[in-house]
Amino acid sequence: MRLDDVLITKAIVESFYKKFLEYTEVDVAIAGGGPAGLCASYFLAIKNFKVAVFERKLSIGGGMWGGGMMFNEIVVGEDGKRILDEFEVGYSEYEKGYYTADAIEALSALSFKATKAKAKIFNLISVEDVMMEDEKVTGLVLNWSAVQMAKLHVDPLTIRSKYVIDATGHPAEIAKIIVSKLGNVLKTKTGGIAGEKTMCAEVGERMVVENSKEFYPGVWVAGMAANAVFGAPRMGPIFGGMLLSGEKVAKELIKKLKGEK
Ligand code: 48F
Repeated sequence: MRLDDVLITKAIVESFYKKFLEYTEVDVAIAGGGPAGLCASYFLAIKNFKVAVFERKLSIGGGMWGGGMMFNEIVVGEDGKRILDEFEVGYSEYEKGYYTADAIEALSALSFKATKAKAKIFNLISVEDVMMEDEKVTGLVLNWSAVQMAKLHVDPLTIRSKYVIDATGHPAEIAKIIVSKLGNVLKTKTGGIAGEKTMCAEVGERMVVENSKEFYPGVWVAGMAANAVFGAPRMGPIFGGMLLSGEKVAKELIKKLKGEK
């Protein structure tokens, strides 16, 4: 059989548009495909909720690929170990309460299991704004990352979602957008973004799970963005908190989504 180049083009364009159109209305839209966003997408998708992840970069995974300072191993504490088990990631005990896993295996497992569970991941797309209805965020405003990088004057497109998760990592981009457009309206002490504090794994790991919650009507935060929004330390290349944070937000949103049905 002779391969037709144009048929390849048609196959890609039609399949992509079918996929994208299907995900213009979702239960949960996640900004950022790092470990926290991917983990949240998996726990939502295995319960059959419709979830889309929008990732700015070509590759998903955020800061996990590089382990610590490019040594591509991650550390997970006692509490996060069960999430590695859930994703069938191998690990070894370095010392009591310190488990190491290969960063590449961990991320491959996260993305494989999330996509197999039918979470849809759209890479190369940046979230540049939120859609609001009745003082609640009801969707994300998207543009090609290439358009942003080239600073082209191209208007974005919008998708609707029942809930949004800001999983954009250290910059907490969705929170920043809301504060810059609406002022100090967040559910934080000052209404603004409290800001990430200096390194302390012990406190950072604990607080990141505690801080993973709703910070504006319709918008939840997971991963490092949670410590940036509510003000808690960073924790470096220990990743259990990121995974537990994604799981926590997913489970809380599942409860809310079930309540709606
Ligand atoms: O930064 P990232 O890995 O965040 P995370 O899931 O995990 C943090 C850890 O990697 C590490 C750490 C843990 O110990 O401190 O830093 O909280 O992943 C965030 C992803 O969001 C993407 C970004 O490219 C990255 O892959 N992202 C950021 N802003 C946007 C975005 C945006 N506006 N639109 C789409 N994607």
